[in-house]
Amino acid sequence: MAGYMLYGVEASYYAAKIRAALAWKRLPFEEVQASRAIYANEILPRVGWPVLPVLVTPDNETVQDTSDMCDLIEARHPEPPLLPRDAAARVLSYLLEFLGDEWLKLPAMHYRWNYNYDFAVAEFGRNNDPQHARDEQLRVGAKIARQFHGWLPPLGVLPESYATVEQDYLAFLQLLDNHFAVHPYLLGSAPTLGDFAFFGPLYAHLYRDPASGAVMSARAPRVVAWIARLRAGAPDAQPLAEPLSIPVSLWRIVKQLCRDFVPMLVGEMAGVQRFLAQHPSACELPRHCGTQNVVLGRDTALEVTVPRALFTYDQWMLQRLQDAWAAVPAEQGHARRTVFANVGAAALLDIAVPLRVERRHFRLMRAA
Ligand SMILES: N[C@@H](CCC(=O)N[C@@H](CS)C(=O)NCC(=O)O)C(=O)O
Repeated sequence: MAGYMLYGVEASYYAAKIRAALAWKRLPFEEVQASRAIYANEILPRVGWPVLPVLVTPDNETVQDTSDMCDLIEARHPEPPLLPRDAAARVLSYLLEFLGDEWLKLPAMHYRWNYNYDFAVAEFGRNNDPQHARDEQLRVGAKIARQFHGWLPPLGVLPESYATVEQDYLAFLQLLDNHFAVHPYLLGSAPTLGDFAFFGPLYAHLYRDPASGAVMSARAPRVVAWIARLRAGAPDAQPLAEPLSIPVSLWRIVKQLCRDFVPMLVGEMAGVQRFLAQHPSACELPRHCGTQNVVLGRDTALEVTVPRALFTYDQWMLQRLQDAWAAVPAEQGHARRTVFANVGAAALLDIAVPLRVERRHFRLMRAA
């Protein structure tokens, strides 16, 4: 059997996530650098819009979105697993994935574009046109950078929130470093979906970009060591304990991240549901459908309220988590809800999203 083909670049957050998951599963794959020619000849014809990463299976099926990729490789190659066996720990895994994929974007994008701009421009230019002269690469890199830099304000990353985003990232990094002093991976002895989702921003942006990497190396050497282990396919991993007991130090991390994420998501889902109700014929959904004010750094000296876009994709990620919650056996549910409540995450289990969304042909649509 020929292996998988991954279209990605080293600087990409999500390519890092799926690359590490493929390595953990010991799946042979070839990574092809997503240059301008690859976008034109492979990605656009296969997906219909320019995005990374894209996975092509040995049977030439195209998979876009790392969550779908993870589901596919888990279904086809169950060992070693990406998800824990315990149903409630799976819900936690989807929450960690959601936080890694969507909430760690704030520090990842902030540090990249506000501290590593020149590095990122050179990198994007070289990736896009590897055979061009450096000046031309920098010109193209700056053009691509303008687009990504424009994504900071919709996330709520604005000059008035920069200090708060940094404060919260550094607090998170410290908690993660503390966790790795006791456990090699998030759930214990083996990496799971949450590790790969955290690895995306922590490796591709916050370690690999030089100014951010200096911060991480100085403050969180155990996070650096975890990155090295995941890049090597987690050779030290042992099967997760059964029954699985979730480390207290992981709950502390979840609590820190959920403090602002959960209230943001509650407001966001209300807005997305309103949009879906008001646009019954909108089939393909826009990336954002309005804005809301969100609080960052809640209850700290740097608490700030900023506008943030309502991201429709977040509903898809929430549905994934809630579907996993629906599979938790009733007799476990009560105890597990209490644990989620203790870290400020219980509201996620209850947010009502009766108007559902789904991904079809690589696009986010109203559910049929
Ligand atoms: N949720 C997607 C996100 C993919 C994504 O945002 N990729 C970035 C690069 S790392 C991109 O190409 N974005 C272009 C776009 O969204 O228009 C995943 O998990 O794969």
